[in-house]
Amino acid sequence: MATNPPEPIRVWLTPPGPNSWKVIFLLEELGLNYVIKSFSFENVKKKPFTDINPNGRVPAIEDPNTDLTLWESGAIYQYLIKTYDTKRQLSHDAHKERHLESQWLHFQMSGQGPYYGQCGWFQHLHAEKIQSAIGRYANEIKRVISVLEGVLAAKDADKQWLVGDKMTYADMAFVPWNFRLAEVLNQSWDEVWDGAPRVRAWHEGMVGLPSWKRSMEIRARLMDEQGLQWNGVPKGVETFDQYEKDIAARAAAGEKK
Ligand SMILES: N[C@@H](CCC(=O)N[C@@H](CS)C(=O)NCC(=O)O)C(=O)O
Repeated sequence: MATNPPEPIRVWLTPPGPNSWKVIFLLEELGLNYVIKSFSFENVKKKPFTDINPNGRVPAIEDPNTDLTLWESGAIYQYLIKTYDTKRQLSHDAHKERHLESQWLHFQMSGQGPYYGQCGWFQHLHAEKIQSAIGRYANEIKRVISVLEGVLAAKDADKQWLVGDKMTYADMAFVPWNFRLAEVLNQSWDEVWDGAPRVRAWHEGMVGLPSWKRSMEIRARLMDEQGLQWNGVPKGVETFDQYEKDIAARAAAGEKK
């Protein structure tokens, strides 16, 4: 078990996006004492949240046990592991493995998250459909997955983890964005994993964990509280397609003013 803090760690999040669930997944897997400060995405660039994170992005944490406020999910991962994973449940002690875990986390932060995020944006939320932009990010996602596939394929069948022979925080960091892959690429679940059976098995093993299931149950409750469906579309709007049309219409109305 991890060393548990006496005071709950406060996690600031807006429920729809994937990045905050990366942190909740880790807190759940370590069984740490935490509390969620859920708020609306509309307020992410406003006070009081910008007093916590001047960059106006979630997640951010406040740990009263160490008097630390921290944002950027990768930095939060490293902090939680260093401070609370004292029994090395989700990390390694050895010098080499520690740096390999860090490498994969940096790859996730710079190579996975931003490309998936931009693909999702151009696929669904950008007012114009720019196929070349969607294509660029979709290709990069496929390339990132093929890098992971090659690495897992080179490992023994019983060591299908990025570092060493057990799941670490480095593996877990990839889960929330891969969980949204069908939506991001606008493809079926089978299509997104075409040519990547090992990455698929690695991912599906992690989303089967009770800690991930609990995280998604919490998300469903918080989305519901804000009148949102699981995919971020407000209740009452039937399809994502309709939601995209509404966004485009609002953008066009704004341009005319
Ligand atoms: N690199 C940041 C990215 C955080 C991020 O982009 N979060 C999204 C929600 S999933 C956000 O807050 N977006 C606010 C915005 O787009 O204004 C991290 O990993 O913490």
